[in-house]
Amino acid sequence: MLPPSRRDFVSLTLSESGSYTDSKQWHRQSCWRKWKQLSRLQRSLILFTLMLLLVCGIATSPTLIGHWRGEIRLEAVREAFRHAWKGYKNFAWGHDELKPISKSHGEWFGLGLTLIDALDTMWILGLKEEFAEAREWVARALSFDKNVDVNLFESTIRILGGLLSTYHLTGDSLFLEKAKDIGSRLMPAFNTASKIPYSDVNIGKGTAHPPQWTSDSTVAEVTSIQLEFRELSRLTGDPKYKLAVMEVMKQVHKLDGKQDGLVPMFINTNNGLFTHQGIYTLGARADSYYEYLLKQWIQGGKTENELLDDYLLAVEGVKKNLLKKSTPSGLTFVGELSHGYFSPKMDHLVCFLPGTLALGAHFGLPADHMELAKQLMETCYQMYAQMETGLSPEIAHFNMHEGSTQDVEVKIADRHNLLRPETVESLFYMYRFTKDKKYQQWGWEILQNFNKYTRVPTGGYTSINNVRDPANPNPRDKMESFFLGETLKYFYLLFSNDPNLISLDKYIFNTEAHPLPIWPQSE
Ligand code: DMJ
Repeated sequence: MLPPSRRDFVSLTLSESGSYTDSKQWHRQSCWRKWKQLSRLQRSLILFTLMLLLVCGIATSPTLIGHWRGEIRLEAVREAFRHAWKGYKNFAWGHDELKPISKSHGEWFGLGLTLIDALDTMWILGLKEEFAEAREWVARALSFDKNVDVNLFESTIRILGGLLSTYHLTGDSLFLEKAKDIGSRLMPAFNTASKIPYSDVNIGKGTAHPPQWTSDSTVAEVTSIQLEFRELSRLTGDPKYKLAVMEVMKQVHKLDGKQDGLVPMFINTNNGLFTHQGIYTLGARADSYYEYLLKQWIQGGKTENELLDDYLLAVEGVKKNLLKKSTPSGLTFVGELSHGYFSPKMDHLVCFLPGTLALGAHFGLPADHMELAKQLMETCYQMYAQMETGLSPEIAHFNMHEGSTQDVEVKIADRHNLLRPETVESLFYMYRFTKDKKYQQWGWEILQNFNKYTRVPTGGYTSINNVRDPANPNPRDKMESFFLGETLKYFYLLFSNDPNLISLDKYIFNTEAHPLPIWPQSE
């Protein structure tokens, strides 16, 4: 028997009352009837099309895409951290640095530097298990009662800074106790004729000394320990820490030998005067002097005018003496001045500057600081993008002569990349303040290149010798503690769209990316 033929039309029957409600009900019934009259194939096709439209709609919604992209990137950073941590845990647990290629460790101070530097990163990334096991090590195994020479600056920014910020984020008094311990053990460094601290302290013996070959300290080192010691005074109620580091700032403020607010690189611990004068850079040995002028001013509630004045003067000094444009692309870069001669040399370290300038502009400093920040950010990105591996060299030289075809040149000795954070750090500030997604995109490219050229399959990431040779970047077999303390933390904060995740109105990052609170106005 043949099935009854389907009807191609639906008969219309008006209800007697003809009211609007009735007609709606009729319409609904009529649709339902139509639906039931369709074949199974027709129904499936319609359902499939509707589903497809729904999926396409969701997938092309900019808000949702943005959200998913953000989540994927955040997870990529967490994954990178776990991978780095796996190497550290398996081959270097409790030691200063992982050597991921030889699956061993390197020691600098013998104080678990990578572990301490990474504590607040784990907290911010939400890596609870990893954090718990690291905390356990701090509680049970970390002792500063050791006959060991440590560098005052490095142990302040990485260890004291790391412990203080972890205390603030977690409220766990273990970290405050450890911070007090290392802080007081570092104080002998300030027992000098000039009150300018020595570079090295024996934290077990309580003695301090300059490096073997000189009685000089580095200017950036003695002027970039203030955020941490000032905070230690606030937390302990003991002013001695703050007084010691502010004395250094007072002296440097008054010293002769600056050029338009720019400082030389060395200072003598006997007489407190600048030495090796005539060389001015925003790179190694001077960099964080400028960063900490601004950051101390912000930390202390924007009332310490000498700090602000010195910072503003220095930015003008940079503009007047160190800023130039490259050829062919006209990138703005910060070079160096050596006894009156300009050198188009820019350390990767200088790439902290766009972020610092942007931070100042956020706190009311001239708007042209932000304009300069944007230009320099582009330059720092190009230092990555123009390399064959997409990773920046340690030092770039910019071309300035007509006819050159490439902006960035790299000397053979400068081709290494140490997994440094400065560009990612600045990208984070620039994204927070402008919300321009290109900064996240640039960071994403850089993270992928770190994964491509520096990731070691058995765990960890390694510094490399040659950013110009993708076929053989030539691993150095060292993962610096700042890769976990700074680089990965700044990647995570860059990819996060939550401005309250370590709000820049509440926290100030020390030069090792450890967030410390901005003091309440009442203090
Ligand atoms: C870090 O220890 C700090 O960021 C310091 O200010 C400069 N050098 C490294 C990272 O490059």
